[in-house]
Amino acid sequence: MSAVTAAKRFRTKAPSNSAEWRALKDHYKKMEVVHLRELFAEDPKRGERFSLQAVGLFLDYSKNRITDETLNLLFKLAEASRVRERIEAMFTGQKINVTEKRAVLHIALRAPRGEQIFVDGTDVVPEVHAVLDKMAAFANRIRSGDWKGHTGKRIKNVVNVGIGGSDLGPVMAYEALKFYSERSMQFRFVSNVDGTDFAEAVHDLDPTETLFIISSKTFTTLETMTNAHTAREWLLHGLGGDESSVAKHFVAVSTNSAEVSKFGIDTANMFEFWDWVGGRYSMDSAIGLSTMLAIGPDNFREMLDGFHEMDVHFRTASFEKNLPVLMAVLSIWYNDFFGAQTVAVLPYEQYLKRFPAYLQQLTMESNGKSVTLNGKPVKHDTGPIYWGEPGTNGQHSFYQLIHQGTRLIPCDFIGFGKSLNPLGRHHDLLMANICAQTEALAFGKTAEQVKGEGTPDWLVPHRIFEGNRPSNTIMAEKLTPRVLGKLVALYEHSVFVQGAIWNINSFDQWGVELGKVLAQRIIPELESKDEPALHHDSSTNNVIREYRKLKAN
Ligand code: G6Q
Repeated sequence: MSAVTAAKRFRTKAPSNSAEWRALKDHYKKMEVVHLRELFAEDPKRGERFSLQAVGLFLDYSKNRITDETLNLLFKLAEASRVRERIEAMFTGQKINVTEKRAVLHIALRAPRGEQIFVDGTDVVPEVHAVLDKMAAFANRIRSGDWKGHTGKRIKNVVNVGIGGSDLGPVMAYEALKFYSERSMQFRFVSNVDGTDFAEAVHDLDPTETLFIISSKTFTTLETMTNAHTAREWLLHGLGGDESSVAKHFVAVSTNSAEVSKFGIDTANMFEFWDWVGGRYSMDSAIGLSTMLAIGPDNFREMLDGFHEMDVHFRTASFEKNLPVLMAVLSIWYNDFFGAQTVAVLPYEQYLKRFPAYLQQLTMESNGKSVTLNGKPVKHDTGPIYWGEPGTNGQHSFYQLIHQGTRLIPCDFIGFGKSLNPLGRHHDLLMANICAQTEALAFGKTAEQVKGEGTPDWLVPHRIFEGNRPSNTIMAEKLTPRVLGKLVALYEHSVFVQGAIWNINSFDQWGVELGKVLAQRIIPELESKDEPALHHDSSTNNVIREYRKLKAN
């Protein structure tokens, strides 16, 4: 199906004009004043009823400001938005990224061998596995020491050079799965065009033992190409200028073989992916080469299997029992009806320290849109702001605002039954904090309770916790590559469902594309020897002049 047909097919009237949306608005008026304390008091089994086990993940969603009626209305909205049909359109390779006329097939990256998924008449699954096999063979050669650097030394350091989708997934996955990584090797990630990023990443590395992975879908991104050229100079400087050394120390991950060759990397050392993989959905494509080098091919495949398990669950489970759908409609409930502007993601797992940053791109780049598929301005709020930090650190800083501030901030708490580093009582103490925080957020502390603790009257208002702050608790047995795959896919699909309900294209990123061209015009104005004629607004002109003065001093 062409992009145009796909767009037409999903053109529905503005979601906020639908009967289902209006029903939710009316329902919200009732729910706005209901406290979680009442909802729990009315139904002693609420905790069990509003929780779900699927594909090895547990979700407690009982501490949300919902009733059965709320969920029914939200599922009706999802049905009216043709979520089921849209899921099928994605899984069957239709060009649902209508503005770029592309299929959206990150799910093909983790499809098992033998499954068939067609794009323009070609089954893409064999290509996916061919690249995975090539990555595995390469990873085995590097990890075993069979692949030698230019001077015959084994590779001990791997530096991924990429930005955005070509960086955040690899960094997050490396940190998340460090426990499983090859500890005799070092992994570094360079993304920022700020030279400090590169300088610090390599300052203690020996070029004879270092491999650069230049990860860029387009192979034209300013930051990545600037860092890649600097890396080349650094290597050549360290290896006495011998150009032939590049082949042993540089590989590329890209969709653009012409640019890869132009840079001087042999396309035999290029790992390919496809235009139907969006940058922020690419961590399980060849963009994950650094992850595979760190954790090994078997663990990488385990991670892909985890993604796939969630894909199957998402495609087949009823809405009531569907983890991504549930998470999505809850997010819509707060974003569009309660007016919540943000969602906090709070992993109680140190290894997931970059997970919130990763989710920021996944969610905000996907659903930070203000026109519908038909190009009409949306009449409802779209993508909320995602943010967060690992627990318990956040508790000692911003949780104050979540507990007692004026804003409603729905939270996703993520925890595990077992620690990968069991040390004394640490893990029970960590997990006690998840339970305590979600309980306090939901139930708060009334004036009576505060007074009952002997608090003087003047201090009582300061020590009241209103409660009624919603949260989800997501748990799994322990953080493994497979579980990480499931968690990421959970959020990917939740983002998809939200985008479908808002009737927006979650798969383009014109705002990011704008950033890629804007600076180009100004670079010569900063670099020119002679004072340039400036034609910006007076503020931009002035800042440019000031910068030129400061750098000349
Ligand atoms: C992701 C975005 C964006 C992209 C980077 C890097 O969905 O498109 O973050 O990943 O701009 O792009 P390249 O991989 O082409 O260098």
